[in-house]
Amino acid sequence: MQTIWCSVLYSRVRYLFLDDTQWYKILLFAEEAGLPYTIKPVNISKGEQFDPAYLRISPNNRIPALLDHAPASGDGPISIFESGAILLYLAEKTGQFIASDLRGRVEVLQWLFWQMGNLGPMAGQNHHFVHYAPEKVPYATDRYLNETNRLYAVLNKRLADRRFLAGDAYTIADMASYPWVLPERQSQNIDDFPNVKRWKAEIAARPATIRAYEKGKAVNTAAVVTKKSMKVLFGQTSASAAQPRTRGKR
Ligand SMILES: N[C@@H](CCC(=O)N[C@@H](CS)C(=O)NCC(=O)O)C(=O)O
Repeated sequence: MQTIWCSVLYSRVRYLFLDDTQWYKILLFAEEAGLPYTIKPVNISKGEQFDPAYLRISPNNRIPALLDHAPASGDGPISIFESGAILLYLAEKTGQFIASDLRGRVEVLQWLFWQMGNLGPMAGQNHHFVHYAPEKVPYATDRYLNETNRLYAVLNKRLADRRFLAGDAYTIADMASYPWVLPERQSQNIDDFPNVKRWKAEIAARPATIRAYEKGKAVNTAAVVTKKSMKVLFGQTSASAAQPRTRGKR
């Protein structure tokens, strides 16, 4: 067993951010695989993702990131950013939640990347324009609500004759998508997607899922987006990336 350090957003304080979807992917894996881990909070609404120390781990100033203190290569700690890369790393490290045969592996990888390139970004923009944008932009709202709606249908079709996204086994492809299927928040009627509803309920009932969300919620206690945190999160330009600021300077 290895110790895993997982950076997450921190919202115990007043400036909070609602989107905790990305790092639950990693908690789901750690709980399923029984990996020991520590959650290291990064308060993204205060700009802690721009701390130089964190940027060395996650140069895109996003959460989650992971530090494996004892990788299989035995040559010292290794850090990884991007949730899909982290899931794949952990699956390869443990030999769990990914198929070992070529075809099975392709099934897992294509649905893992489907989430990373489609459900995540489109539902993320849905959240942004529906819940955070200071003015209503009907074109953008419609675009991302419709895309989310289309992606739910793709998921529903895929799950029509499969228990999980890659077949009979629960894999990292499911762990990536599960936290992103939030029908109420995404203005979707789950009853229109019965296979997604069944899949979501089955994963929700897994003991590891229950544990992951309990542990996550203990860190991420409440969620409020303030004007100040919106500026930090949604006002980023090349200057933010070029001139990382230190904690407390924002
Ligand atoms: N593609 C990235 C997306 C990560 C992401 O968007 N994380 C958000 C939190 S859910 C974040 O760190 N936001 C901080 C910021 O915008 O500065 C991944 O899957 O890891």
